[in-house]
Amino acid sequence: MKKLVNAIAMALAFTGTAGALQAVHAADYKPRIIRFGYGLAEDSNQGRAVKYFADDLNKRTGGKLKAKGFASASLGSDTQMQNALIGGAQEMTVVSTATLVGIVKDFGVYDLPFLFANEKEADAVLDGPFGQKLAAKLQDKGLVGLVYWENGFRNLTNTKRPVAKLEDLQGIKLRVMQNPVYIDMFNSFGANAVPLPFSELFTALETKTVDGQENPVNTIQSSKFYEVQKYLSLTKHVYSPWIVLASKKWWDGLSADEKKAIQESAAASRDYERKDSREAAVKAVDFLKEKGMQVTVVSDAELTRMREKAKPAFDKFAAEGGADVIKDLQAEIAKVRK
Ligand code: TK8
Repeated sequence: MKKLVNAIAMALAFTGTAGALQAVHAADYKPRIIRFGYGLAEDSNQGRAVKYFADDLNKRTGGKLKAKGFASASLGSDTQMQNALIGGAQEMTVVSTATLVGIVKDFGVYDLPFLFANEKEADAVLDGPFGQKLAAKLQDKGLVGLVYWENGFRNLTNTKRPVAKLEDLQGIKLRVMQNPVYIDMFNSFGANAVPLPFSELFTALETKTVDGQENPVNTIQSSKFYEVQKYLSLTKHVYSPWIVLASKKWWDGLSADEKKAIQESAAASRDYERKDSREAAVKAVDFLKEKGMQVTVVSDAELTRMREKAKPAFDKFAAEGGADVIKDLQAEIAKVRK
């Protein structure tokens, strides 16, 4: 026995690896239930990733930390869940970064249209110093930003007419997220922007309170918007991130081992979620066509016109204190492009 202990001590002295350390220290995990609320259906890229996170964390902690997913905004809309986390009434959520602007205004920067050319650029910026610095601003507000997941490039749907150019948007009542950049952008495109929480969107489309909405194709599929929307325009006007959040109040009471396990599972779920979302997005357009949606590919020339038309949204965001954060983000994107 003494020999064995010596051998372990030697191994530790030489390797010093985390694995070896874990062999002697039992990790400090308490049995915990983590309420993890989210807005989309259980059968969606978001739901699959929450499940992946829960399974991974369960394995990592030997069944001690149990995350329980609550789908379809059953714990509340994005902003309601953020407030529940701040108050400590809920442990985790995943929300669109766009819905955080009431807490940290700089999050509006991701919503400026046509910033990222592709997912690779988005990953590099979100996972790099820019995305981390922005996420860290949530701490003072009672939220811990863990990782970014992909919501995806957003596309337009409506019931009125195919939208191939800006003029086609004229007068369309379009639901947008509760975020001034979206409201300004779509109003400048000639639409009539109506801010609503996602949890009210399907009903608003069904009852024709609004004519259209904009979301990634995965969400148009998983939320069954094809049942109440006829025309889909592939505009990819904004790359929309999701961010996984924990309640700071709750987080501060966790042991270092528990925090580490959650961070590791969050990182694993990010990699899984992005791969899954990208694979699903490739198939979603065909699925939506089969369901009877009429798909319009918007020309590059029209997208350039849209970008120019959106200039007032950029200018207003800059004038209201966002100039530096726009500059920083653009500098980061330029670095990735080099
Ligand atoms: C889900 C929302 C959704 C977002 C929206 O809760 O509101 O349109 O794209 O993903 O966060």
